Amino acid sequence: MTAPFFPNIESISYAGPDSDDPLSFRWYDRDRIVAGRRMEDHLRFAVAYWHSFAADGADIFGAGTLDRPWIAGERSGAMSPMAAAEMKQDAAFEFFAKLGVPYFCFHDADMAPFSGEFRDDAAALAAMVDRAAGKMHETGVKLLWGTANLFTHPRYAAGAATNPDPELFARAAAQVCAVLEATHQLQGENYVLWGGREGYETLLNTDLGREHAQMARFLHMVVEHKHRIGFDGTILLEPKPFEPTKHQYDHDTATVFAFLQRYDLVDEIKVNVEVNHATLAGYDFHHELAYAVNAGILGSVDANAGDDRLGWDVDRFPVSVEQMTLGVYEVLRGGGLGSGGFNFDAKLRRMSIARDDLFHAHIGGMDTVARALLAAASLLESDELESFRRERYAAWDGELGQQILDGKIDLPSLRERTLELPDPISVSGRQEMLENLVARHIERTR
Ligand code: XLS
Ligand code: NI
Ligand code: NI
Repeated sequence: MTAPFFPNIESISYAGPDSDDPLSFRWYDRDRIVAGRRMEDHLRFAVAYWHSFAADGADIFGAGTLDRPWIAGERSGAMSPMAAAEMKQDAAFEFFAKLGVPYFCFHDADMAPFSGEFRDDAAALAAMVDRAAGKMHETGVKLLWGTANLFTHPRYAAGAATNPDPELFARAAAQVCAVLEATHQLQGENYVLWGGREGYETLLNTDLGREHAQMARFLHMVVEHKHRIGFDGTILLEPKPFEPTKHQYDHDTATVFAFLQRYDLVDEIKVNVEVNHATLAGYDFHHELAYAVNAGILGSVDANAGDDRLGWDVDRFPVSVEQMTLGVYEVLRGGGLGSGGFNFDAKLRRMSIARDDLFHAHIGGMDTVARALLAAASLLESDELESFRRERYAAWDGELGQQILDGKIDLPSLRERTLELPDPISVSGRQEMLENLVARHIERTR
């Protein structure tokens, strides 16, 4: 057995909102019943293998800063890629268990050595997945979702499923087939496809129509194989408007919904909504969730936060209870996340170099979402927003509203009617009052 990577931390427990212990939860109390279910079952938190264990803080201007001995060891040649992957896996599972999260998420490239040679990579992945199964059994930590990295290797520069060369489509398909099966083996509850380079840099060299059709074919193949192997998890697409490509086809939830309808995939695929992707698309997180719930395609959430002044995917840990409350409110109104969860697709800033920074980051994120759950549940239970909303639209249940919606009245009849009646009067939308109402529920969470 290797030495613990976090020797100074035993486990993180709930100490309540008045606690000053930074290594405890102030709001995340997993067994507390909120709106009829345990907090843990509402939120289904997951840690992302990639940001927390497969990255070392390198950015485009500077080298890695974080203390990740498996990355340094492999780079210097002191460790074999397999030994490095094993050390990384031990540290990852030690972390999941000590933090007390029920789930994790991974890419093939995070979990196993990734040379880019398919035969080698598939064999290494199979070995590491078997090993992960043992770790999951030991710790009780489960898999929220798996995904294939179809964006790092140079061969995918022009996309995977949307590549102009079918050989690249085939290569990507092989990889997804392997990771979908690995996800099934680990009893993953979802499978995610983030189209990392499914988009374009310039339309001058791009055949949009072909690329859309290729992507649809790819997704159908994934769905077919899911059924063939008996994987009963949900297939999720993760909308993002741009980055790394100038334009990504899965731009936002509405765009994905239109795509799924056009290609007859709407009953098979849902969305994994990421906070920072919503804000990059120019939307509130709240909007993306409300849209997904209304379309019936909400699957899961990648919880993180952008930065108001930065226009890229900075993947900070969630810090705004207000932003999360509005999102969680939509999740609750929609009946919950089903097989989804809140995955922390978030990373430490590169100067957060102490090992326990990883705990502080996740504790803060989990407390932010847990407090948001309490506020959202209280808002929903009070029925104040819902009764306002019902009242605002009540006339649509009356005679005129029903005639319009049922198609029983046409344009000229409405003109006739309007000629006979006084012009309608407007009532207040009361936005500021409602904003204060939300603030009150957040302030009073306990
Ligand atoms: C990148 C995405 C990525 C996906 C998984 O912006 O958020 O991390 O969640 O490939
Ligand atoms: Ni993500
Ligand atoms: Ni992202």
